[in-house]
Amino acid sequence: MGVATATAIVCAAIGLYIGLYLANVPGSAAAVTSSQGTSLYLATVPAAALSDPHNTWVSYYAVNSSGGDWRHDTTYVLPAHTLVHVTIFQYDSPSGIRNQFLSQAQGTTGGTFQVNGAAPEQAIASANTSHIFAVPQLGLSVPLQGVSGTAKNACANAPCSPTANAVEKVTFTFRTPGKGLYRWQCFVPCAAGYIDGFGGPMQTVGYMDGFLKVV
Ligand SMILES: [Cu+2]
Repeated sequence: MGVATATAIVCAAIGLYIGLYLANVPGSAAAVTSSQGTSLYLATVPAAALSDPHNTWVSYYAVNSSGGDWRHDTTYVLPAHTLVHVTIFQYDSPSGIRNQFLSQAQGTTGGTFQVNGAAPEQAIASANTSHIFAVPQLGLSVPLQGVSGTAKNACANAPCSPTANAVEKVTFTFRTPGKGLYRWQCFVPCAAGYIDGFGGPMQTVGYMDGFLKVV
């Protein structure tokens, strides 16, 4: 009886380990392809949704073209060898960066990005940088302008609204490589409350890190 019971408990534990841990891959969001081309819509927030287990952590989200339909995913599925138009609805205030090199765009079409549809820019003031969207393996890096720290209607927790909250809409285009899994991450020390701002959400997939799944 004892051996049978112990065996059953061990088998159940292995089953839970496989089912809840090994088979539990993070959710993903796919780029949208229309007559305008292929587009990926993201948002960055000062804090994840109140229902999130880490609702004080900065985070990326996937959204739709009008900034709605919030999904807490940081794996983005993109077609290979394709120009992808990326729009990031940026709701967080600046943290600033220590290395000004990272406040420049790298690897985008034309080497530039746009903020709120204005003229293409190559860099922003490093003190105004809120987050960065970077894929080191592809040499892609784009600094994201922070919303003013004194904005009256700043968003606190996701979901935020591009019509009700202060937002900086950052757009850029890049060409995807061949099939593969490419890690992306933020490089701004934006993790408030962690040593040097690089712990917590900065080292956890699902917040300031994720993958481009190029298919
Ligand atoms: Cu960040």
